[in-house]
Amino acid sequence: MGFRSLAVAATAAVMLLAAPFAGAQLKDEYTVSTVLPTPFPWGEAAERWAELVAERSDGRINLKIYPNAELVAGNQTREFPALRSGVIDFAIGSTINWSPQVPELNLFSLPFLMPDYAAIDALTQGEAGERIFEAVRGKGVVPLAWGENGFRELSNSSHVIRTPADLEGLKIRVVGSPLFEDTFTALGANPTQMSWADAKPALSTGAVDGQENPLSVFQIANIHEVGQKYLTRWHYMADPLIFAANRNIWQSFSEADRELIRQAAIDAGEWEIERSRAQVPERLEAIREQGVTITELSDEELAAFREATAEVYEEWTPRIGEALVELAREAIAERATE
Ligand code: X2X
Repeated sequence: MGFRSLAVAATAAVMLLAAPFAGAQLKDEYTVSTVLPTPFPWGEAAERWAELVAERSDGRINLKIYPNAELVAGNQTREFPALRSGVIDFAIGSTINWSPQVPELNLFSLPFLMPDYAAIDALTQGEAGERIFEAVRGKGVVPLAWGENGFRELSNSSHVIRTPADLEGLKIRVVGSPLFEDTFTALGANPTQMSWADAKPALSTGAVDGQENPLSVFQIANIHEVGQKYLTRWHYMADPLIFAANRNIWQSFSEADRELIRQAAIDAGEWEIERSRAQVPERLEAIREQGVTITELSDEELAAFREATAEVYEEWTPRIGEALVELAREAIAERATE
């Protein structure tokens, strides 16, 4: 045996020896990226996950949360690439923020696709959800569980919005996803993409007239303070959150620890989804008390918005995948409703 093959054999032997102990090589700390901190439901989901993992691993596995997308300098649409490349170990990300890299995630952003919570669940908990996780895996990231940012409602500083015509010419801050540009353009508004970090300043200077976010975000971030006096509950889309891991980090854990981390993510996600949905009535009350005019839309009013955004489906269905959109529509049509 020559020196080279001896070296190869020795390396192979070391690898074989090391393999059973791969799970023992834990880092002192694993980074978890989120956009929103506590007390937003998103940040609470992260906290819960870290707590459950610490508890169930007797403190062996330490998840450290980095909110405000700080690991990517606040640039939330760079979170997915950073998770894929290993700059970040774990993340809980919004489907909107990750959609530039995973086109299938735009499914949830199709306007008025999901009329209620049962519709969201029909997607995330069914075959559509599995296919979406498959797509995330295909991009080199390991998806673990679902959470929820929430149904996104529309606010502005100018007037009550009841019809698409009311949106005409309004500058609306949107997240950096091209589908949102198309939706708001179809409605006659002027969408402007920017990170969450820039949104409140832009609202306060009047650089933009409005924004869209879940009620929890509107209330906790005190969006009413920056002149957002009108809120329309149009539930036009909801962004689920995905708990996920970098692939190499994931493979560095033992089978048992992977199971522990995954189950903790599932439990934290379920806890957060239930809790944030249950908080909606009190959030509405609090926002009303902040002096905001809240507008509910009738079915006919909603239909006008749906019609005005129909072209978004034509543009985006091929990018998301015809089969996935069809599967989603069927799952929603067949969902259990009370
Ligand atoms: O930027 C937003 O609007 C936020 C916080 O909801 C997301 O990250 C999608």
